[in-house]
Amino acid sequence: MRLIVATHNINKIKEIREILSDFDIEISSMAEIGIQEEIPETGKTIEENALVKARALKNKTEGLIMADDTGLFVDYLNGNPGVYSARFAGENATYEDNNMKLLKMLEGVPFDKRTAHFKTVIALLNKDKETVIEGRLDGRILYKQRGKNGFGYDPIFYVDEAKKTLAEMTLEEKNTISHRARALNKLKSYLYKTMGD
Ligand code: ITT
Repeated sequence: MRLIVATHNINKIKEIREILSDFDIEISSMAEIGIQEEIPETGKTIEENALVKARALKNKTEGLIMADDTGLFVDYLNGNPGVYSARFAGENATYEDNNMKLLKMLEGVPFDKRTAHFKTVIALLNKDKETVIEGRLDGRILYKQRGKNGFGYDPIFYVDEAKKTLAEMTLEEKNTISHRARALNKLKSYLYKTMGD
């Protein structure tokens, strides 16, 4: 079975490959099947964007298609950056720009008020059937960046149980607890149950 992932984010692909490595499925990114186009994320929610990305590949390839849309929701900022996580500091913002903007907006905010969560929504398309699956990780926004692993907001996202940021974790550690891992584990159970339908 082949699963095409509607993403250009190589970090995501790396995490997805590792988490699904015990599953008998061949995973290809858009680039690997020769699709270079950017899919505009026009949805108002991450659920809508996951569906927009998956549907954009529908008539371009055979087999299962999945898209992952992820957002960071900060309680003190009423859920922002949320659906705007990728372009929080502007259209061409780097991960560093986004992290710096967020840290600035939380300047002076005490630790107990810095709660946040990541949410990943996976949209799976199997012929005409669309399935949406979620995963969530709770934590807090730290006062400064810590750690060199991962990507995006990982250096400022502190996980209480682990007493470290996602960027201080190895890929394997992040993949045991992350929002994406939680969604992908549900996806695995769903595929086991429905394979052969
Ligand atoms: P695709 O749409 O091509 O899949 P993207 O990087 O635009 O890739 P998203 O829209 O899903 O991905 O993610 C929005 C932003 O959220 C992304 O740019 C990162 O800054 C951040 N992000 C996503 N997953 C993350 C993770 O596991 N850890 C930290 N930050 C993450």
